[in-house]
Amino acid sequence: MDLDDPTRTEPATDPAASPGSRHDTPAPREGEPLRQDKYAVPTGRQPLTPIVKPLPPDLFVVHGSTAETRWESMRGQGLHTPNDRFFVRNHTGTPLIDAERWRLRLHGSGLREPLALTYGDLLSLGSATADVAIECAGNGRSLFASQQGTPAPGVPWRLGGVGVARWHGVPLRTVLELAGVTEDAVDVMPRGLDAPYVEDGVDHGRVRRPLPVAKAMDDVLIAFEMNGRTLPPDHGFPARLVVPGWSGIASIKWLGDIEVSTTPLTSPWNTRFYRLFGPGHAEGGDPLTVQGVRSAFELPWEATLPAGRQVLHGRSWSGRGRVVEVEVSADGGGTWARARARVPRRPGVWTRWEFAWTPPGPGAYVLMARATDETGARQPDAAAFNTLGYQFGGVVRHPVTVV
Ligand SMILES: Nc1nc2c(c(=O)[nH]1)N[C@H]1C(S)=C(S)[C@@H](COP(=O)(O)O)O[C@H]1N2
Ligand SMILES: [Mo]
Repeated sequence: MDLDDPTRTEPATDPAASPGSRHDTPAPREGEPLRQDKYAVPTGRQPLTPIVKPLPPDLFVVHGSTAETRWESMRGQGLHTPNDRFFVRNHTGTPLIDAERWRLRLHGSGLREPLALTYGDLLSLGSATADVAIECAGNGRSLFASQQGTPAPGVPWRLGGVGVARWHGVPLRTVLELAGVTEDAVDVMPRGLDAPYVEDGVDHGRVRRPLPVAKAMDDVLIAFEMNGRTLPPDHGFPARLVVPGWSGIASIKWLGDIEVSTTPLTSPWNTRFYRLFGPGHAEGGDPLTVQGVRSAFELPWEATLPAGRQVLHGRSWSGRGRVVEVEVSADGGGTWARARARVPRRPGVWTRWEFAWTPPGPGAYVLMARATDETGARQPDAAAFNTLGYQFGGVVRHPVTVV
């Protein structure tokens, strides 16, 4: 077998993985045009489960092909979310990709010439490390229903669709410059190698979403390491984008190709999904880009706490910059007091905070935290509704029982 031919589908060695698996498209024969598309081709096989890593119930709440981090599992952790508990959001399932045969292809009208990089090329270009939060646009969605009585369809996240990792890789800018990005390029569309996404019988193709060239040239990384380890399969091995401040969907995993265009690009992931529709939004919806301000307690949802003085811990973050103030209320929003916060030196990550609390006695309480970021944006009492339930930014009412 020609190892340099990335168009060949590796035979599924696991017998249970082949019948009916989503990657059973036969490899094109020599000289035969690629049927699906020219650039994104399967270079691996489909595992047995949509998520490969273990999902122990003390670390995750699982919603189908998606797993959210339990906030109590962040208690005692440093700045980074360890890989074993970092949330996973998959539209279909984690593909197992053979890095030897993998290529990252750059193409399009906005480049002087197409470029193909091997995994080795990418590693040798690796020069950048950054601590960056990735948060799903749908994080907090279930709270539209439970707190505001306006349910929205989709993954019913509580607040565990967020994590911070130390990413290492190549600035996207470096790779775009290698390929000779032209002055009139406007959009950059990364595309994943996971199976095409089919919803209600409609095949939307592979997960892809355009980014303006200005953002692509600014602070976006092509990451191949996560917290000092090779990128795990669930998080995009061999390479993914990391787009600071933007909704997680921008950070395309299992990168296969990147189109650079001199005309605006669209995909269902910025026209149909991951767009703000509903009251207060334009007729055709408004674009969804930067994430807002959020706060979470490092507590189980519903928590049982002992009586007496104790220190509560939590984290607050914003896609727009550093969080500069956090306030906590333990009486349903009647009174607020400042939490002790450790403001990070750089934006893009969360602020860790603590709050000393002495419950007045046994019983049920609602804990609330609200943060303000360096742009002055503060979490509102209620989040603005949008029909797909993105960007729940309201103050979250965390139920606890003191015994
Ligand atoms: N190729 C591909 N990239 C993807 C996705 C996907 O399903 N396929 N999911 C996106 C979404 S919606 C989010 S929130 C992040 C989640 O990254 P994680 O699974 O590493 O936490 O990946 C994004 N990148
Ligand atoms: Mo997401």
